[in-house]
Amino acid sequence: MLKPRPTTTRELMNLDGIWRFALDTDVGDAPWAEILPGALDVAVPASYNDQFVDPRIRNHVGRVYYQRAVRVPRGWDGERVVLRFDAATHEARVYADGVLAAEHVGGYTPFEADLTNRVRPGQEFLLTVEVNNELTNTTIPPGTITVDQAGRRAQTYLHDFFNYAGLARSVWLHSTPRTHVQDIVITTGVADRAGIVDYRVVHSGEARVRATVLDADGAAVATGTGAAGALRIEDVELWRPGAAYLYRLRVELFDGEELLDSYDEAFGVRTIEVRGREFLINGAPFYFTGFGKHEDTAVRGKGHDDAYLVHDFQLMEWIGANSFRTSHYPYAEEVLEFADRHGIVVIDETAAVGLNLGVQGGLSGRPTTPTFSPETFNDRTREAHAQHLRELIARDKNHPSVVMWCIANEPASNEDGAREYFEPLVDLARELDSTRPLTYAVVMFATFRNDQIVDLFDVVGLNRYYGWYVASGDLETAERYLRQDIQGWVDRVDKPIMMTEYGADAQPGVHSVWDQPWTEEYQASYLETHHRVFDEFPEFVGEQIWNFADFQTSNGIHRVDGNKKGVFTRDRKPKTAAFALRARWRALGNRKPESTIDDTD
Ligand code: BDP
Repeated sequence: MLKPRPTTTRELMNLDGIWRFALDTDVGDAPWAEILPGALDVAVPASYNDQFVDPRIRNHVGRVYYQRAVRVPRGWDGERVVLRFDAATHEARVYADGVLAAEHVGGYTPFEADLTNRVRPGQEFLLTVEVNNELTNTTIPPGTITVDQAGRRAQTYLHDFFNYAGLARSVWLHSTPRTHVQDIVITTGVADRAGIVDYRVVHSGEARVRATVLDADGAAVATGTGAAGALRIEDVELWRPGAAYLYRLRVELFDGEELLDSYDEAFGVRTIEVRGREFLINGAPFYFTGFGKHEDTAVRGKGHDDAYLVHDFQLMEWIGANSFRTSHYPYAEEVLEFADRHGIVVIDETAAVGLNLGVQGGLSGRPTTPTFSPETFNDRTREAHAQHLRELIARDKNHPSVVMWCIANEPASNEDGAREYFEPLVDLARELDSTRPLTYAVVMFATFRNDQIVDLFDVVGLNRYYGWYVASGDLETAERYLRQDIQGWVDRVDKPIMMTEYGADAQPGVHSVWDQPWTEEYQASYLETHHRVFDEFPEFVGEQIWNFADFQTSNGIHRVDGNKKGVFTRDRKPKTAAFALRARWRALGNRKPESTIDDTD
């Protein structure tokens, strides 16, 4: 799905700001038919939970309503008028003047409502959005709703980050011509010094298609006609990690000589390949350094914020990180565009976090009930997962920064039924995008002995917490366990192996001369221990620490005001570990230690 942009044939109006707001429990039937009762206002984009000081709102389970009046620009006569939600977490119904205009399931991918025949240019309409935050065994991510004796509903889930909800990303009204570009798919290759750009355009109506590649200065460097083709860029400038270069594909639709629609899609020319135990970008081995992140800040919750976007990337550059994983859901498109422009490499993850009832068995990893069964995660769960995967790949396929899809975080890949569940999803992902490798983040309980799905994937991504949940405070044992674990995977699979999570909580300001969990020093030594082990394995292709920054979690006795595994605090101050990391990663660049690869090319 294309991001709405203003072009010579399209206009774009941003609907962010203050909207009216109400909980389902405070409104009557069909609240979309009138002005919402009550006096609550809410900011968009931002999760609603922490904006108020009312626990009823923060912990609400169910539907909430957002509402505002929207005036359609009077110049849009004859155009398509489209509403676009960058995300509504987790399920939405959109009403224009009381009439249902769109429904969408899935909290982190965009959707549209075509209002062309419902609204009039120059006139106002009442926009009401119902957003539901409920998680069940057939949603992605999954969860369970319980009702206590007093009739109070509560949401539990199998992930630790807080279930922030609402309109956390921008809302837009945009116009497109009736005959318009609906989608553009771009894949790139390199032949000698030329870039090969395969493109495919999907459009409505009858039109002649022209596709032109523009370089970063806006000069046309290749052009073709037809809805699909291969364009050749001589002396191509590659998109490289740390040295991004972006071209644009300008797609124009014509009726005779008349321009009907025009849309520019940015892309980079680069290749990705998994060869043996190596992860190659542009033919050169790449070593991932960086983090699993979260979209999480105070007050905004998961609300997208450009200032934090810029600052987080500045901190990643400061610390020498070359990559991150969009744990545990697709991030705002602005984040990927920024990564494209700044040469940061992204592992793009679905929202499938918590497909694992083993976590209920505590550290034994023994499920109280099987994870995959008709009563637990079943065919309907998988279909929701498949639909989410389709929407993710549809949205992010053209981003050069995205080098791999991560299909799930810590699923019960050690349990029976995992293979039946994942095989069709892997097939689907490969059918939708044959150019990017696939991975999943492997939970601690899934070992090189009992994992049942690793052969379906291209890269092994390990989430391990030796020295934290296991061998807490004992780094010597942790080091031994980690080494044995990695060696086991090296012996089992002939694939690149990387760490997608390892980390220790550190409460800022807590210090000790001993190996004491929660201190800043322990977090630093924990990481140093891990790095010593990683460096022993030439098969290792990367290290992504859990987490970039501290983040909010649901209430629980294992967390003190959130998860503190951040190398930065929630307000982005460095902890002690940040400085040693900076020294290591800046020295590594994009190469693994002791690598013989020459990065000057
Ligand atoms: C891992 C999860 C991650 C958690 C982390 C932790 O993938 O989402 O935040 O553990 O416990 O299992 O810190």
